[in-house]
Amino acid sequence: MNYQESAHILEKINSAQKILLSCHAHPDSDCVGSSTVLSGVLEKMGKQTKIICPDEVPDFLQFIEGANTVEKQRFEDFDFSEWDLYIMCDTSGWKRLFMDTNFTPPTLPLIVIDNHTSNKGFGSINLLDYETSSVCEMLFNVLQDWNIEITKSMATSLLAGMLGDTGSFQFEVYKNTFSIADKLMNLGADRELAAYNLFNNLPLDLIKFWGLVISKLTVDPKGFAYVALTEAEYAPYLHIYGTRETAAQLIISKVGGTNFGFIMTEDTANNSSVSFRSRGGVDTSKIAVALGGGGHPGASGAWIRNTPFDEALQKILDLCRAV
Ligand SMILES: [Mn+2]
Repeated sequence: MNYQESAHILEKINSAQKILLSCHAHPDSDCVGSSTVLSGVLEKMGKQTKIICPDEVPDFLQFIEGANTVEKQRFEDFDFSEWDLYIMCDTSGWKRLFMDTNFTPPTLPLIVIDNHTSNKGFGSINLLDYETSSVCEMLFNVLQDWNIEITKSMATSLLAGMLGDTGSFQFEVYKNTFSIADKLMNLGADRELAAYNLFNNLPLDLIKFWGLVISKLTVDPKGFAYVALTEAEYAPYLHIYGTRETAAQLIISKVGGTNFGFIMTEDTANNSSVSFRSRGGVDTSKIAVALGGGGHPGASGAWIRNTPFDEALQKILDLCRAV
């Protein structure tokens, strides 16, 4: 057994018929890969499943089999009472699903499968593994525990989650990450398809957005890099997927002489988002948690709502300077 929780999770699944799954807001290859693979396995077991997500799954993730079945859903309006069991993958808290700040989490039995260090468990069963690249890597272990055969397309989906969450094995690589990736390759995972779609087929407007970020990049004397864009500056790029995440990854975390950094965008008046990246020793998830968000030491983020731009930026700068 890779995980002692695997058997308990399977018991819960066996006694349920209608099983709900979800992807977090701003879905990525790890939440889409893990939920679609798990949903496929459950369907083969004869279960009825549905995957819901507060956002649309973007085009570049449609190569993941079953991504087109993920339903965009306002969680505040969803009728959870029809479902027997809820399995939530790659989601550190309810706040990544409900868009309103005032919400009531559903009461149905919940299984949480996650690797975010800020996730201490809020389900009836919690499978948490912080020493793993991604939930897709965790799910590989779980499927082994259940003796489930992994098809070529499942292997591609799981590898996509691993590639996405490690930035092609640059970070969040743990002791079993390479050996599991190797097993997925041997099962026929299409690495080229995943890498092309995840990293090398980017919209021109996204690349132009990076130009704006580069032109405004600042290095604080305390040793971190940052960019903050006002609503007016960010508005032309708001509709593009992955602006903040890619800029954080490809620009903020590459500035020599800094240990970490962030990009903040004011998405609508007085409502901002911030993404942190660290490249040495600084646990940015602590800053994110202090702002009401979460994530990993190397990559984390938060939403700062109902706060004017200058005040939100000052809040983040104060926390970063205190690191
Ligand atoms: Mn994710």
